[in-house]
Amino acid sequence: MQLTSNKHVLSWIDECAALTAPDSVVWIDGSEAQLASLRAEAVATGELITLNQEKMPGCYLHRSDPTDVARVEDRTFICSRSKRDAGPTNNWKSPDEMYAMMKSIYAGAMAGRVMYVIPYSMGVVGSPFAKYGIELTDSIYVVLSMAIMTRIGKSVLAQIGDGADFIKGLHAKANLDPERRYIAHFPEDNTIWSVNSGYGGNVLLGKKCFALRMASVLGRDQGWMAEHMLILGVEAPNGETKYVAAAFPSACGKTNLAMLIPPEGYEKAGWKVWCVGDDIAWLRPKNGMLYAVNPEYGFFGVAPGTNVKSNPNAIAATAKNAIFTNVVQNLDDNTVWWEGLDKNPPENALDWRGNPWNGKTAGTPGAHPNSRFTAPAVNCPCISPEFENPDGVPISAIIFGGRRAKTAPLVYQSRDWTHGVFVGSIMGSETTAAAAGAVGVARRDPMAMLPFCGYDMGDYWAHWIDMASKVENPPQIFNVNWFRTDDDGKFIWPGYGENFRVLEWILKRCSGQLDAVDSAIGYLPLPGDVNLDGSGVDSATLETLLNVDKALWRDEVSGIEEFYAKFGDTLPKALSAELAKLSAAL
Ligand code: OXD
Ligand code: MN
Repeated sequence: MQLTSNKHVLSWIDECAALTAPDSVVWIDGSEAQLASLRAEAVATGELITLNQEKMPGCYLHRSDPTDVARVEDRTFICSRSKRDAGPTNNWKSPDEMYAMMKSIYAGAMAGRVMYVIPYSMGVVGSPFAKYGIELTDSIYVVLSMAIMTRIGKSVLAQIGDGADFIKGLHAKANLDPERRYIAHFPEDNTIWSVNSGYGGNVLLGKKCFALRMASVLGRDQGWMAEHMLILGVEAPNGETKYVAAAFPSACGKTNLAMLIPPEGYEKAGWKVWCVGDDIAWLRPKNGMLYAVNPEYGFFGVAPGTNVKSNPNAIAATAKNAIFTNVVQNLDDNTVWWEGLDKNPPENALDWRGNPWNGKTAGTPGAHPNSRFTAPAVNCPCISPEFENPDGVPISAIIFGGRRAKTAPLVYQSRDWTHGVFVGSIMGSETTAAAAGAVGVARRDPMAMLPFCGYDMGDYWAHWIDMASKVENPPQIFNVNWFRTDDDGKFIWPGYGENFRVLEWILKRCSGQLDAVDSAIGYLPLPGDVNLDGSGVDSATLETLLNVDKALWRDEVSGIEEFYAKFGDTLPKALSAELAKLSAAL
């Protein structure tokens, strides 16, 4: 049954149905009854496997095609009308060419299948931050995952009303042909097309496709920002909570930081960290500050390495109503396992491909390194009381970070907003932790947005710089690096919960409680201002962690010059000026 009479919605669905030729069209109303019957259907076809419902109520396992296990950056396109608008860091094809090529793949792709219509909201339905989308898909896994990751159903259609202001997403699994897999964004048409994949990052269109690539363009045009950032609140013993947003490339512990548990001494004293979001932040000027919401409704986290020590809150979040993808199935008790969960791999199990696997004797990992859990945010024990606040939370600090063995100190603060934008623009992360002592090669990943910015990165930086004019009290901008190593390649900062000590310094700097050392790259903590009590780190190590090696930074400047040169005349002058200042200071 159709759930709207909106002619923009209906004519678009008719067009997509004419193209893909499904046997039927089913509208997702958001009711538990409908989702339950879809779960039952997916279990019947083998698309989902029911896990132990006593130990893991509402939890299911899914296996994706072995050739379809990750985002495909080389097959992801920004199809703006002009190539210039996609910029030098995105793949581009003209909309005409891309539509024509993808139409030939979509043609009849849903024959014999059902097309599901999922109305969804990014953000609290009806809030000033919310944006709406409709995803058409032939995958029940996508429907059930979208029901965890976003707010779905009739209430969204009520918000769209008779209007045309919604993002049109079309997803077809087709035959999962990796050579004909495309994730295409048409920013001028509010359209996302995804075909030949069933992997979350490519097909849960609300996440990277809408909430980052499309939303970054909307933000540019409407004066706000869509960022690849976690949002967390630090509550002091007096009950006051300050919020920070932080951007890290993947494999830098973003979900862990978002759900951090403070070191014991701090916990006893009454400090607490609240998670507002673990991946995406939408930021808007309000009351002279930047306010942030997490537009998502769940977590799509990497399973391997997640355990009760590294992230007990994430483990708790997956305890019920979660979908696991490409992890190990323990056949003894029908639960799940992955590398790094515990030291006790199951012996009677199936690996992520569904093949028999014995964790005690197998020489290969049982879970795919990019295996995932999709879990409702409300399950997380430290989910912020502000998670559903339609107005979001005021941001005191923005933190950038990456994995750098030697260059970046544990923490430093930018001098002002423009310098902070520069600090974000030069972000990088080392690709591999190479052999002992070796320094890895940095891949530049500005603001951790390299694969997610829907337009020219130079224009994106200009937009960042411009945002300062819209907010009287913009957040202070910092850079952190949890990954400094010694000469043997061993990490010298303990990380995880101990990162709280750095958050404390950051927030004290924001409220003007601490002085700092002015260095060539920005403000560094004074010795003694990072509390090391109970951390196991001595002051000599802290000195190493805060050391700025000028020779390495001079190399860094050459790397940045090379990177900046790609952007030609869209590189903001203010950023070349910052680079010149840094070079001179070194
Ligand atoms: C993610 C990513 O899945 O950044 O969040 O790749
Ligand atoms: Mn991410």
